[in-house]
Amino acid sequence: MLLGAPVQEGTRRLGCDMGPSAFRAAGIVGTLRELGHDVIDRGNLAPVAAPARAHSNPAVRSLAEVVAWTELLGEAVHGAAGEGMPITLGGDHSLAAGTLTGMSRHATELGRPLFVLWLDAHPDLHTLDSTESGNLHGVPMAYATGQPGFEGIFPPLAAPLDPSRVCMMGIRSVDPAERRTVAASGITVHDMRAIDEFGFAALLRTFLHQVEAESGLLHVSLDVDFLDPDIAPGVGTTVPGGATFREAHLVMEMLHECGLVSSIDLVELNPFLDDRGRTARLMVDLVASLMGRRVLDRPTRSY
Ligand code: HAR
Ligand code: MN
Ligand code: MN
Ligand code: MN
Repeated sequence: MLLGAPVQEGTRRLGCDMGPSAFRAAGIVGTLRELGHDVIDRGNLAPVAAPARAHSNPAVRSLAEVVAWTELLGEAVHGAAGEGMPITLGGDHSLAAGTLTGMSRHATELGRPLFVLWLDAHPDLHTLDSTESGNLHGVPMAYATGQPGFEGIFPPLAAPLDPSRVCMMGIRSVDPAERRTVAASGITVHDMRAIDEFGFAALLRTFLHQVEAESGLLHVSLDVDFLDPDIAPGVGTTVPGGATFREAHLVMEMLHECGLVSSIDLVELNPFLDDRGRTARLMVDLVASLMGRRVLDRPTRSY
C-alpha cells in the first residue's frame, strides 16, 4: 500500500514535496509488481490547512503543519496497516511522527510490540524545546519514544515506543542535546564507528533476533542520508561517510529474509537536488531488495 506524503515543512530546504512523484517516476509501482506484490497506490495525502501555532521555543518552525501531517498520517497508516504493508513515500522525516502514530495503534490492537529500525545519518531525537534549527524533521524519534514536551501538541501515541525496541544504524551527525538523550534513553544507536568495527550484518542480526523473539512488528524508517552522498546526492542534509551501495542492499536483503517488516518510511528524497533521478532509482532498488529481489535464490532465512 503506497501512501504519498509530500510534506516538506519539517525542513528549511524546499523540494521534498516532489519526493512521492520521483519515487513513482523511478518505477516503484512496477518494481513491486514484478516481484509479485499486489500494489495499491493511494496517491498523495494532503492535510487541511491548520492555523499557525506558536511554541515557547521561538526556533520551532511550521508546528501546525507538522502536527496536521502527524494526525493525517496516523489515521492513514493505521488504516493501511490493517489491509497490507504501508509504504509511505516522503516527504521529509517529520512524517515518521505520523507513521509511528499509526503503527503504534495498529501494534497495540494486535497486542504485539512495535520495533523500529531507524536508518539515518541523524538520530532525530530533538524535543521541541531542544531543537536549535527548529526544523521538525529533527524531532520524530523524541516524540515517538515519549520524550517530554510533545503532550497536548502532538496526538498521543497508543503506546510510546520502548527505547529498548529501537535500533538506529548509520548515525554520524548528533547534536549535543541528542547525545544526552542517546545516553539516557537506552536506545541502541550504532554509529558509523560501530558499523566500521563490527559491520552491519552482525549488529542487525542481533536486533532482528530480538524482534523475532518478541513476535514484534518491525517498522523501517529509511532516510536517504543514511546512504553515502557519493551514491545518493538527492537529499538536503548530506553527511560524508554513509552506508555504501552493498551495505545498504545487505541490510535490505536481511530485512526481507527476517519476514518481520510491517511498514516502511522512505524519506528525505529531494528530487531538486538529485542527479538525473539517480537517488530515486537507488531508493527504489533498495525497496526491491527489502521486498524480495535476490541475486540468487537463497534459503528463506540465512541471517
Ligand atoms: N540535528 C539537526 C537539526 O535538528 C539535523 C536534523 C537533520 N535531520 C534530517 N533527518 N535530515 O534525519 O537541525
Ligand atoms: Mn532523518
Ligand atoms: Mn485498527
Ligand atoms: Mn537524516
